[in-house]
Amino acid sequence: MHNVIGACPHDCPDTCSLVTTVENGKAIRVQGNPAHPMTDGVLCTKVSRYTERTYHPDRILQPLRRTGPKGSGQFTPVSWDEALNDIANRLGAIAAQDPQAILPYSYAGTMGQVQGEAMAMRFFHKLGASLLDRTICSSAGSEALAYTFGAKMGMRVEFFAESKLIIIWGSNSIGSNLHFWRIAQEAKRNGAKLICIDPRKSETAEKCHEHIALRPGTDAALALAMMHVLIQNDWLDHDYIAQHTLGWDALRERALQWSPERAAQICGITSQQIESLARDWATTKPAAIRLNYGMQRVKGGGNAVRAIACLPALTGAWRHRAGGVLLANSGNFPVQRAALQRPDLLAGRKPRTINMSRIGNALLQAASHAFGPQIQAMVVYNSNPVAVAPQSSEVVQGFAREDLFTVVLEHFQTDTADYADYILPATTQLEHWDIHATYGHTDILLNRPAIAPMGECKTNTDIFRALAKRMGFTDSCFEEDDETLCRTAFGPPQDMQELFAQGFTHLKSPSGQALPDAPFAEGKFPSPSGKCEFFSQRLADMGQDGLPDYIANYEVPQANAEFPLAMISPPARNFLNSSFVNLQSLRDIESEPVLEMHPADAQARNIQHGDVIRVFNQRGTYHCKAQLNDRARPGVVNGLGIWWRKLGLNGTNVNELTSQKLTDIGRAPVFYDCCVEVAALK
Ligand SMILES: Nc1nc2c(c(=O)[nH]1)N[C@H]1C(S)=C(S)[C@@H](COP(=O)(O)OP(=O)(O)OC[C@H]3O[C@@H](n4cnc5c(=O)[nH]c(N)nc54)[C@H](O)[C@@H]3O)O[C@H]1N2
Ligand SMILES: Nc1nc2c(c(=O)[nH]1)N[C@H]1C(S)=C(S)[C@@H](COP(=O)(O)OP(=O)(O)OC[C@H]3O[C@@H](n4cnc5c(=O)[nH]c(N)nc54)[C@H](O)[C@@H]3O)O[C@H]1N2
Ligand code: SF4
Ligand SMILES: [Mo]
Repeated sequence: MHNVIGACPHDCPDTCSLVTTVENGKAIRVQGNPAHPMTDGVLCTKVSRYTERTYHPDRILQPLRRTGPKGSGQFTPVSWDEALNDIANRLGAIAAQDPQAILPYSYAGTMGQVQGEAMAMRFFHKLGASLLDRTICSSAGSEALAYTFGAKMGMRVEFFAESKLIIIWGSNSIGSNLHFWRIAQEAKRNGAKLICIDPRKSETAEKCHEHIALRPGTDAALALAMMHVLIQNDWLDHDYIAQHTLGWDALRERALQWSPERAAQICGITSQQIESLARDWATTKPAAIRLNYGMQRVKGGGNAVRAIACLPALTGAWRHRAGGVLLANSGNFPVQRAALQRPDLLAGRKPRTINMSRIGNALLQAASHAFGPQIQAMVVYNSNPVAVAPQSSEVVQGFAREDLFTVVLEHFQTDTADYADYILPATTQLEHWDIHATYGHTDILLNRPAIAPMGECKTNTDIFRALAKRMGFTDSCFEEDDETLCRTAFGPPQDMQELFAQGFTHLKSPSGQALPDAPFAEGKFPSPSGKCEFFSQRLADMGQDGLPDYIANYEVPQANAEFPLAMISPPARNFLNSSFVNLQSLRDIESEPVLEMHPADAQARNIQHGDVIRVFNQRGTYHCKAQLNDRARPGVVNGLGIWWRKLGLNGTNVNELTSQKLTDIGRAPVFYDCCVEVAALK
């Protein structure tokens, strides 16, 4: 019996250090590493079931070729040779016409640098395939931060323990950032006040001292009105503003247009709530905001992040290491993207870029001058677009195209895999090497394989190496092994010796020092001006508003409209996006797909708790069960995600209802900007 140290690969800000216990070549237990401070020996319910997932009877263990109609899920096992030869031939024939007709589609099924975009991008760059704009999660907020601070940087998560006020803004930390919640509890024990800003009374909201249940997509109005109150009471750090910010006069004028009364109307809360929030923010020190991606999935998501990101500079909260804001710290990691992904293999070619958040639309486009060639082949890895991408009806129609050649690298036969021509069996985190940056803390983690690949599974990297060989790509970079890629991922001065010895190492700054405790205590923002840019010249140059403002949702519910309810679709606690939905023990906890409704909205529609309902709009229909409780505010329904379509009640999921419109900044999807109507299913 021995233990192997690894890293949780999932798209979660916590990036836990894992200890896998192996007996006779079999992983018998996966636990949190007690030696890693952030993990502290604790994993979430999902990943503590990792052996159940790894040894699941439904794991795909052989290459499969389609035998039935697309989407029917009928496949027959074939040899790797047969699969790889056929795939290479098909891709080769398409590439001979125009390689841009081939599209890779991937996201963060694993966040590893090696099984993510290293060998895969080398392959697609060499091929000259279309590029993918990876916008589906965080690009609105990420770009908004870049336009404000200059990079995705913020407070160090561990110092929230010393904060006296923590605003959890657009995040259900208990469900999706568990180890931050542990830190917030420590702060609470030390007397901190916790406030949650979320339309839904989430597991987290109900455990905070205060919950501000605003309407979806109105956060910028709230932040601007907070600024208004700060100005009126002169709760400002004038020295910090003068030295370390840009555009204060203009922002001040903008904020003065946002009285608490005006914002209260828009947000659906009281002006007293706004005044008291602003008072708490200004008068409690140190004060911190844990912002998360939940609030940027609306039309004005980028502006909302910018507005909130301005708040710490106004009160000088950054001066203290336990003050400021944290959305993500990924900008601190010196990922060696060019070395890993080798864009030089494009050799001067400039393929078009396809936005992954509009994949339905893209798959249905004919060739045109503006669009380029029709998409003729897709290679999907680390993602389940048929379940997770917006407006599923178009996504499904696209994937169902008989003339589309689709290869899916997967662990399971997901909704997307059902549409594949070939499913290739991929290894899980227990079976391969990888190295991890993270967005929620500031450690690098190494993942060593704990067990041999199951069945005939291959690593993503090996699959792309094998395809490269069959395509006749002879560049030596296709020979590099995964351990070498791990060593390439972060350049010096990171302590690779420590990383390989204990499985994690604290990130160092480029000078080789420890990261600063308080990143912006003395300004030094990585923006063009070196300041916190309230006004962004870069945004203004693109014809956008240089100042943050409130931008109303695309779909604002109106009382007598055809679709009078706003719907958000945040994650279910026991799934991770669409991962884990096929694990019986976790599905048992979530029971069935549900829509949370306020009892008043249900009563008006003659809907009882537990009724099977029809949730619908101009884009489609989703059946699920009504859950009547006070988690939903009146006028807003919560469709918890993201079920596999085929495990739902009518073969759809919540993305049947979401649209392919994009955010103001970052070209991201607007999952939580969606209007629907609900009716009992008769
Ligand atoms: N258990 C679990 N953990 C996860 C995931 C998962 O699916 N399940 N997904 C992972 C991924 S991919 C990501 S990106 C992160 C996301 O991490 P977070 O952004 O922290 O995501 P959520 O937990 O979904 O919290 C989003 C919260 O925002 C609220 N919200 C919705 N609209 C608005 C709005 O307009 N304004 C405000 N203020 N709040 C709003 C929702 O009700 C929800 O409670 O979580 C990761 N962790
Ligand atoms: N309505 C609605 N839709 C949403 C969201 C929402 O809140 N509401 N959230 C959005 C967000 S934040 C995100 S990030 C996206 C997430 O969307 P995706 O990144 O597609 O995430 P998952 O659904 O977890 O699918 C990941 C797939 O990768 C596979 N996988 C994992 N590891 C490996 C590996 O090593 N190799 C291979 N080949 N495959 C692997 C898993 O088996 C899984 O099927 O969904 C988005 N969709
Ligand atoms: S999903 Fe998040 S909380 Fe769960 S083990 Fe992975 S990193 Fe930790
Ligand atoms: Mo995400």
